[in-house]
Amino acid sequence: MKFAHLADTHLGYRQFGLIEREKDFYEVFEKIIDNIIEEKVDFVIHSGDLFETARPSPIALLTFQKGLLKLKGAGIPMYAIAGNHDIVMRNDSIPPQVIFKKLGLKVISPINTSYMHGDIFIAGLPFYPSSQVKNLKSKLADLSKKAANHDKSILVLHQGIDKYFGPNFELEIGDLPDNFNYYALGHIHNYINDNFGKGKLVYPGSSEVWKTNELKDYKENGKGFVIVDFEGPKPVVKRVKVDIARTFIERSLDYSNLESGISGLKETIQGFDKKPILDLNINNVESDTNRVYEMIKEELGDLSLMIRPTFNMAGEDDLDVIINQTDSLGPDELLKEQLDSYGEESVTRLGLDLYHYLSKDKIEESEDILKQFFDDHYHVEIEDVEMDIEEIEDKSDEKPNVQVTFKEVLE
Ligand SMILES: [Mn+2]
Repeated sequence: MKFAHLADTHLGYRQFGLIEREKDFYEVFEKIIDNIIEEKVDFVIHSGDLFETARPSPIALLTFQKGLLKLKGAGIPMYAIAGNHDIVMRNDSIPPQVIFKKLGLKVISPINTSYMHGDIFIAGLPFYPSSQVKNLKSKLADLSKKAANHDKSILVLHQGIDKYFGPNFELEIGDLPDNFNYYALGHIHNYINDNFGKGKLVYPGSSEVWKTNELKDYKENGKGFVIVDFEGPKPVVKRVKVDIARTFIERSLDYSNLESGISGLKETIQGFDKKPILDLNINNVESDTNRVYEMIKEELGDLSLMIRPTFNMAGEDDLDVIINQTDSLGPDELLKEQLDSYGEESVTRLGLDLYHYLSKDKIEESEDILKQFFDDHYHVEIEDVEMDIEEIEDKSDEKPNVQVTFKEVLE
């Protein structure tokens, strides 16, 4: 028994606003599907962020449909959860994955948290934002109990875990139940393969370079997916690299011999069948950045899809710049620092979630998150209040002055 595990394909993403980059993401997805079929796996797991948004374009939907039908033709079913990109955080909404249920996609959701594939128990949950992590943990405990009845189990999640992720994680590594054999994770775009619980924990990473800060990992681990051999109790993981659609070139050029630098680069990219993306650092620039930019554009513009130049002016101390960059905090960290002063983790989580959703104009989802928060922390169970009254009445002959006390925020 073996399966393929992939995640974060972000179909529909148009990087730098370029239609070519959107097509690149589709092309890589198609290659991955072909590779999976060649590997003759028994099933596929997709750990979320299948699509870039919760309302994908028809092209994005059709690209996935084509892949799904190809797999179906080869007799390979797919299990999928929704990630933070393709989920709608509203109670009455459904992720786009649901459209494909009739075509055989096995959607793992809060209503339908598990499947059996032969003797393998496959359980999971969609993405939960930080403010709802209490709910997530209690659902994980339920799944862990169910997994205890099976020799082979897989947990599918789309979350950031502190051990592998920056400050915006939702789960700490200790929050994961430890009795699964394979942890099929998504969300982190770099490749991670670790030992955990009774077996393996894997983030296959994104299938294309979604952000340029993924280039370092791409050089080391490539992009792609994993094949997991699940014959024995401990799964064996094999990385399958799939080349991204075009090359990103990072190059430093010096102002003093700019012309030879540019012509060298021109020679390099001349033979590329797909125009690369150029990240250029031009060092020791005098005041004429416009002229330098025009020159670069003139020579390399037709041969590249996009040029992203950074001008470092002459006399700037490189070391100072680097130190400043590591010292400075991003908006997330600054907001977190401020929120932490309330001394209440749930408030910090709520604030960060609201910041993320509101900065993407997700007004209705923000309202839902707030409502959920107030339900969790201030909701009064009528039965509880009545019981309290009875208890008080038992203890006292006088008519008590009952004051309804809401559940404290600080639980
Ligand atoms: Mn993602």
